[in-house]
Amino acid sequence: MNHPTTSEPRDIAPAPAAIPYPENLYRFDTVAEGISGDFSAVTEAHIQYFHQHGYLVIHDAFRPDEVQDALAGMVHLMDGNHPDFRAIQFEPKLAKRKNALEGQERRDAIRKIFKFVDYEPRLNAMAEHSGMLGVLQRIMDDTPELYQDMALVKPPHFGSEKPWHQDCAYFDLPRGTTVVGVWIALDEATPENGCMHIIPGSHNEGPMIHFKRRDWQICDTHVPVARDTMVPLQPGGCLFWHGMLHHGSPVNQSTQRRRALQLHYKPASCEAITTQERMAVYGSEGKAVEC
Ligand SMILES: O=C(O)CCC(=O)C(=O)O
Repeated sequence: MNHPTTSEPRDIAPAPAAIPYPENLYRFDTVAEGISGDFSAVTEAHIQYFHQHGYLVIHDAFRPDEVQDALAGMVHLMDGNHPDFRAIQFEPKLAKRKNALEGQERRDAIRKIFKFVDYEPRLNAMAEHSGMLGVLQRIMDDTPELYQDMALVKPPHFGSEKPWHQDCAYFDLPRGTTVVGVWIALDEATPENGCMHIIPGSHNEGPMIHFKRRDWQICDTHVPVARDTMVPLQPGGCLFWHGMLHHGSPVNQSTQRRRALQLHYKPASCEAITTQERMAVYGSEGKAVEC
């Protein structure tokens, strides 16, 4: 698949340290609405729902065999079976021991893999899934182009938090671009193992200043936590979300793995901006803001 590389800082930065966060930063009492069926069940009303609320959950998006193939492809890369694939980031707590680990123990020390589609046809097949691309095309009213491929693999016990953020704060793309993330559950994603949390409607509330704290993130005290909505998913379920939507995910404190694919698409016609232009919008420098 042809896609541009991004200057997105997460891809090259070491994993952020696993720092504790305020206990009430995530709520666990509201669950996102979703639709049953696969991509063919998506109606025009669902596309409008995405634009209004900034997200769309499709519960039966991918078949069990597609999920199994994706998992096999992911494990293949994690196990070092492709000589040129190096884009593996370990959980901060376990990174020092990574060379001593093997097999499942080593896989369960990994926080994320990224830029994998060119190395693994089974993962590329997910990124090129025609049903998914069809929904993206309808949302964007343009041809979707893969912008970033990543898999956050929150291992049991250690899987670290991804603090609240807007994806557009990471992407050198013009303000107003309909960037869409697709988060595909390969294991069951639950409140206990760190499923996604979103703030519905926040994509319409403008850019948030991001700060370098536990990660490049929205300040904990600026998050409208009262509106936190969880997105638990069964394997094969997926979440589409707008690049401006506030989202994050708490730690995995359970004994269950939480492997997922996260693919971002941009409209093909949209051109890049500079990192400086992006930071003028999302960075705190020169602004009277504190965290
Ligand atoms: O997979 C997760 O837990 C959240 C990942 C995320 O939001 C991101 O990397 O932008």
